[in-house]
Amino acid sequence: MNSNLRMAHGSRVYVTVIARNAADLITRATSDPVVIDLTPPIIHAVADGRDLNDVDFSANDSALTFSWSASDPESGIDHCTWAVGSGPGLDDILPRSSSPDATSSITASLSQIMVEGQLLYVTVTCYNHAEQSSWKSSDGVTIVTVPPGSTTAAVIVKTMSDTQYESRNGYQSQRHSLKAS
Ligand SMILES: [Ca+2]
Ligand SMILES: [Ca+2]
Repeated sequence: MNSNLRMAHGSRVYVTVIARNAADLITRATSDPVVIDLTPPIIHAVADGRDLNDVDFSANDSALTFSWSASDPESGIDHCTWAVGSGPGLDDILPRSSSPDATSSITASLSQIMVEGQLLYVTVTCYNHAEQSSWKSSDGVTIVTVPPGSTTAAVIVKTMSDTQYESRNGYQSQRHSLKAS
Protein backbone atom coordinates (compact mmCIF):
# COMPACT_ATOMS: atom_id res chain seq x y z
CA MET A 1 0.00 0.00 0.00
CA ASN A 2 1.39 3.32 -1.07
CA SER A 3 -0.30 6.21 0.71
CA ASN A 4 2.14 8.82 -0.49
CA LEU A 5 0.48 9.40 -3.85
CA ARG A 6 -0.96 12.56 -5.30
CA MET A 7 -3.45 11.47 -7.91
CA ALA A 8 -5.25 14.12 -9.90
CA HIS A 9 -9.04 14.29 -9.97
CA GLY A 10 -10.35 12.58 -13.11
CA SER A 11 -7.05 10.86 -13.92
CA ARG A 12 -6.73 7.17 -14.79
CA VAL A 13 -4.28 5.27 -12.68
CA TYR A 14 -2.75 1.93 -13.68
CA VAL A 15 -0.88 -0.28 -11.28
CA THR A 16 1.93 -2.33 -12.75
CA VAL A 17 3.54 -5.14 -10.82
CA ILE A 18 6.87 -6.59 -11.90
CA ALA A 19 7.78 -9.91 -10.43
CA ARG A 20 11.19 -11.53 -10.75
CA ASN A 21 11.71 -15.12 -9.77
CA ALA A 22 14.84 -16.89 -8.68
CA ALA A 23 15.68 -17.79 -12.29
CA ASP A 24 15.54 -14.09 -13.18
CA LEU A 25 12.39 -14.53 -15.20
CA ILE A 26 10.34 -11.36 -15.14
CA THR A 27 6.58 -11.20 -15.21
CA ARG A 28 4.80 -7.92 -15.67
CA ALA A 29 1.13 -7.37 -14.87
CA THR A 30 -0.84 -4.16 -15.25
CA SER A 31 -4.17 -3.57 -13.60
CA ASP A 32 -7.31 -2.21 -15.21
CA PRO A 33 -7.36 1.56 -14.86
CA VAL A 34 -8.71 3.10 -11.67
CA VAL A 35 -10.40 6.46 -12.23
CA ILE A 36 -9.69 8.96 -9.50
CA ASP A 37 -12.98 10.68 -8.64
CA LEU A 38 -12.84 13.26 -5.87
CA THR A 39 -16.29 14.79 -6.48
CA PRO A 40 -19.74 13.44 -5.50
CA PRO A 41 -22.51 12.92 -8.08
CA ILE A 42 -24.34 15.92 -9.51
CA ILE A 43 -28.11 15.75 -9.06
CA HIS A 44 -29.49 18.04 -11.75
CA ALA A 45 -33.12 18.01 -10.68
CA VAL A 46 -35.69 16.30 -8.46
CA ALA A 47 -39.26 17.04 -9.59
CA ASP A 48 -42.70 16.27 -8.14
CA GLY A 49 -43.97 14.91 -11.45
CA ARG A 50 -43.10 12.77 -14.45
CA ASP A 51 -40.14 13.49 -16.75
CA LEU A 52 -38.79 16.34 -14.60
CA ASN A 53 -42.04 18.33 -14.96
CA ASP A 54 -42.61 19.69 -11.48
CA VAL A 55 -46.06 20.25 -10.00
CA ASP A 56 -46.89 21.88 -6.67
CA PHE A 57 -50.41 20.45 -6.22
CA SER A 58 -51.80 16.98 -6.81
CA ALA A 59 -55.40 15.76 -6.55
CA ASN A 60 -54.24 12.13 -6.31
CA ASP A 61 -53.88 10.87 -2.73
CA SER A 62 -53.27 7.23 -3.69
CA ALA A 63 -50.03 7.62 -5.67
CA LEU A 64 -47.18 10.09 -6.05
CA THR A 65 -45.19 10.47 -9.27
CA PHE A 66 -41.74 12.03 -9.21
CA SER A 67 -38.56 12.03 -11.26
CA TRP A 68 -34.90 12.90 -11.06
CA SER A 69 -31.76 13.29 -13.14
CA ALA A 70 -28.21 12.74 -11.92
CA SER A 71 -24.79 12.13 -13.40
CA ASP A 72 -21.14 11.88 -12.49
CA PRO A 73 -18.75 12.73 -15.32
CA GLU A 74 -15.82 10.84 -13.75
CA SER A 75 -17.03 7.59 -12.25
CA GLY A 76 -20.70 7.44 -13.22
CA ILE A 77 -23.78 6.73 -11.09
CA ASP A 78 -23.84 3.40 -9.30
CA HIS A 79 -27.39 3.72 -7.93
CA CYS A 80 -29.82 6.18 -6.35
CA THR A 81 -32.31 5.93 -3.50
CA TRP A 82 -35.57 7.84 -3.09
CA ALA A 83 -37.76 8.59 -0.11
CA VAL A 84 -40.85 10.69 0.59
CA GLY A 85 -41.12 12.81 3.69
CA SER A 86 -42.89 15.71 5.35
CA GLY A 87 -39.77 17.84 4.84
CA PRO A 88 -36.65 17.96 2.65
CA GLY A 89 -34.30 15.08 3.52
CA LEU A 90 -36.96 13.16 5.48
CA ASP A 91 -38.34 9.65 4.86
CA ASP A 92 -41.25 9.64 7.35
CA ILE A 93 -43.95 9.10 4.67
CA LEU A 94 -42.28 6.45 2.49
CA PRO A 95 -38.97 4.86 3.55
CA ARG A 96 -35.92 4.77 1.29
CA SER A 97 -36.06 2.56 -1.79
CA SER A 98 -33.21 1.81 -4.14
CA SER A 99 -33.15 2.43 -7.89
CA PRO A 100 -30.36 1.50 -10.32
CA ASP A 101 -31.14 4.45 -12.58
CA ALA A 102 -29.38 7.82 -12.76
CA THR A 103 -32.47 9.30 -14.42
CA SER A 104 -35.89 7.93 -13.64
CA SER A 105 -39.62 8.59 -13.25
CA ILE A 106 -41.34 6.62 -10.49
CA THR A 107 -44.92 6.33 -9.28
CA ALA A 108 -45.10 5.27 -5.63
CA SER A 109 -48.23 4.07 -3.87
CA LEU A 110 -49.61 6.27 -1.11
CA SER A 111 -52.48 3.92 -0.21
CA GLN A 112 -52.91 3.30 3.51
CA ILE A 113 -51.26 6.67 4.18
CA MET A 114 -53.20 9.78 5.14
CA VAL A 115 -51.74 12.54 3.02
CA GLU A 116 -54.75 14.80 2.39
CA GLY A 117 -53.67 18.41 2.76
CA GLN A 118 -50.05 17.44 3.38
CA LEU A 119 -46.99 18.95 1.76
CA LEU A 120 -44.74 16.09 0.61
CA TYR A 121 -41.08 16.25 -0.42
CA VAL A 122 -39.16 13.69 -2.47
CA THR A 123 -35.51 13.24 -1.51
CA VAL A 124 -33.14 11.47 -3.91
CA THR A 125 -29.65 10.33 -2.89
CA CYS A 126 -27.26 9.16 -5.60
CA TYR A 127 -23.99 7.24 -5.22
CA ASN A 128 -21.14 7.20 -7.72
CA HIS A 129 -18.71 4.35 -8.34
CA ALA A 130 -16.21 5.98 -5.98
CA GLU A 131 -18.79 5.51 -3.18
CA GLN A 132 -19.50 9.20 -2.76
CA SER A 133 -23.05 10.44 -2.45
CA SER A 134 -25.09 13.60 -2.69
CA TRP A 135 -28.77 14.29 -2.20
CA LYS A 136 -31.41 16.73 -3.32
CA SER A 137 -35.06 17.24 -2.44
CA SER A 138 -37.97 18.41 -4.56
CA ASP A 139 -39.59 21.74 -3.70
CA GLY A 140 -42.68 19.87 -2.50
CA VAL A 141 -46.19 18.97 -3.63
CA THR A 142 -49.41 19.52 -1.69
CA ILE A 143 -52.00 16.73 -1.90
CA VAL A 144 -55.47 18.29 -2.17
CA THR A 145 -58.35 16.02 -3.14
CA VAL A 146 -61.18 18.11 -1.70
CA PRO A 147 -62.06 21.00 -4.02
CA PRO A 148 -62.60 24.32 -2.28
CA GLY A 149 -66.33 24.95 -1.93
CA SER A 150 -68.54 27.73 -0.57
CA THR A 151 -69.26 25.58 2.48
CA THR A 152 -65.60 25.25 3.46
CA ALA A 153 -64.27 28.60 2.24
CA ALA A 154 -65.94 31.61 3.80
CA VAL A 155 -64.93 35.24 3.73
CA ILE A 156 -65.96 37.28 6.69
CA VAL A 157 -66.21 41.01 6.05
CA LYS A 158 -65.71 43.20 9.07
CA THR A 159 -67.29 46.57 8.66
CA MET A 160 -65.30 49.63 9.66
CA SER A 161 -66.54 52.76 11.26
CA ASP A 162 -65.26 56.29 10.93
CA THR A 163 -66.67 57.18 14.27
CA GLN A 164 -66.09 55.93 17.75
CA TYR A 165 -69.22 53.84 17.46
CA GLU A 166 -69.00 50.32 16.11
CA SER A 167 -70.87 50.06 12.87
CA ARG A 168 -73.42 47.33 12.58
CA ASN A 169 -72.36 44.28 10.63
CA GLY A 170 -73.39 44.61 7.02
CA TYR A 171 -73.22 48.41 7.09
CA GLN A 172 -70.32 50.73 7.18
CA SER A 173 -69.65 54.39 6.77
CA GLN A 174 -66.07 54.03 5.53
CA ARG A 175 -65.74 54.17 1.76
CA HIS A 176 -62.04 53.56 1.46
CA SER A 177 -61.34 50.28 3.14
CA LEU A 178 -62.83 46.93 3.94
CA LYS A 179 -61.57 44.37 6.40
CA ALA A 180 -61.80 40.72 5.46
CA SER A 181 -60.72 37.69 7.38
CA1 LIG B 1 -17.34 12.72 -9.62
CA1 LIG C 1 -43.04 20.91 -6.69
